Amino acid sequence: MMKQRERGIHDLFAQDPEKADWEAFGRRANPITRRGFVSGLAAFSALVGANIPFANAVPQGLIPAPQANADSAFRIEGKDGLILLNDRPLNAETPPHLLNDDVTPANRLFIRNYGLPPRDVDVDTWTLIFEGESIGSYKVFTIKQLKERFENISRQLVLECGGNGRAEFDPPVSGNQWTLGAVGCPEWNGIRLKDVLDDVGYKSDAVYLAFYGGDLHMSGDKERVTISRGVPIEKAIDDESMIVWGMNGEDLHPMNGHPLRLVFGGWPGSVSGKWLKRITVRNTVHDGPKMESPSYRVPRTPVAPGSAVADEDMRIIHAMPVKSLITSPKTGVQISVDDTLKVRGHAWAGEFSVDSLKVSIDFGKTWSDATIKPAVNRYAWQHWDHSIKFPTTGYYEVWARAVDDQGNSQPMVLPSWNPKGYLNNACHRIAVYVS
Ligand SMILES: Nc1nc2c(c(=O)[nH]1)N[C@H]1C(S)=C(S)[C@@H](COP(=O)(O)O)O[C@H]1N2
Ligand SMILES: [Mo]
Repeated sequence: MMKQRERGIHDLFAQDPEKADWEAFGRRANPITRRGFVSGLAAFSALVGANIPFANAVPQGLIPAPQANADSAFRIEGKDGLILLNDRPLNAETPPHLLNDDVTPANRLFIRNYGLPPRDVDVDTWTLIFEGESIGSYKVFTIKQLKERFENISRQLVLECGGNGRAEFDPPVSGNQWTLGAVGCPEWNGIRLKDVLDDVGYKSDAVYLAFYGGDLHMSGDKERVTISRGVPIEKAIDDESMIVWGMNGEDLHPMNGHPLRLVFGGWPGSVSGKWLKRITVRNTVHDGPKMESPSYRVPRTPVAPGSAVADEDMRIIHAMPVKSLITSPKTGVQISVDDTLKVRGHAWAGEFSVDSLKVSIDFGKTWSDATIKPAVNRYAWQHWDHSIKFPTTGYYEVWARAVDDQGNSQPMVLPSWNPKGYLNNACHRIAVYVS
């Protein structure tokens, strides 16, 4: 932990290009055992490329020793260039320069798991149950039925972990030390949750909607639930709250919830239940694992860094705050003083939209407005770009700061410290060497 603090993310990004090497960062800051994930014996065999006499004895998920001991970046099938934060359970984030696509491809979407994803998923027999004390009628749907009975829609919705940016908090807080890359904005393919709720009905006392997924608790105990969170009923019936089976026109990646998940745009990723098996409509605020304080809660009023906060003084996080990323160029870029630097990225603001994106090359002394496009749909991230001509040679930083339509701006420094390290929306910056 201390090591990580000494090499805070801003130091890492802003100083020498060497230190901005993401793979090296993944290795140094997060020594891992590389036991990790490969899905099943077939994948194991493919990696080995030879007959395995004791194939029956290969433990689930074992990574073959040659790969495990190789001094190369950790690889996750179907993911490319992600940085591993934890391998049991699997947690991996995406370096900002690999989030440059307008629509995040599946291989660049972060992974945040609490438990072990289900294996041998059978799309044809997978069912989704609707139940709970405030449900109108108990119903079970197959994925085929969901696809056929309800209007199919596609929406670009930002998915960001509530703990994205946690690594920067001081004093440090425990949990995955996400830096910048626990965020993405794919196009999700599915149906409106609202349409299914209209079909099953819910009572007038309905307050909350909760999910249960098909992942297994790390303890291996099949009765134990890893995470069961939810949203107020008002958010559940938002037009952009979805049950999805696809991402960018393809099946969901196994680590991102295949074959079915929820997506609630603009809210912390933890409400977007993966491997969705069951939805319950509650007559009370849901009380499943990871709903209780301090999980996904922040102090009601600001506290001094490092303070202990009583449970009753915490509130559940709803929409995420305004934020942005510089996705091109990669930090540490070297250019000539005669060149114009094209800078671009994305900005998003929970359930609001982003009004402006400001860029500074003088450590925040002056700012100029970048060009920012409107969102393609509600809760999608917006793309911005800007051209910069540097006045002299030397070391510069490009800082980006988004302002939402309510006038909320990203802070330049770390925002309100909180016990679990949520909602860090401080400005992103990159290093530029002009010669
Ligand atoms: N069933 C289940 N759903 C889950 C989780 C999980 O561990 N199990 N993690 C949550 C958290 S904390 C986040 S940030 C998002 C991450 O989604 P992703 O892994 O597809 O990026 O999924 C959420 N849904
Ligand atoms: Mo999360």
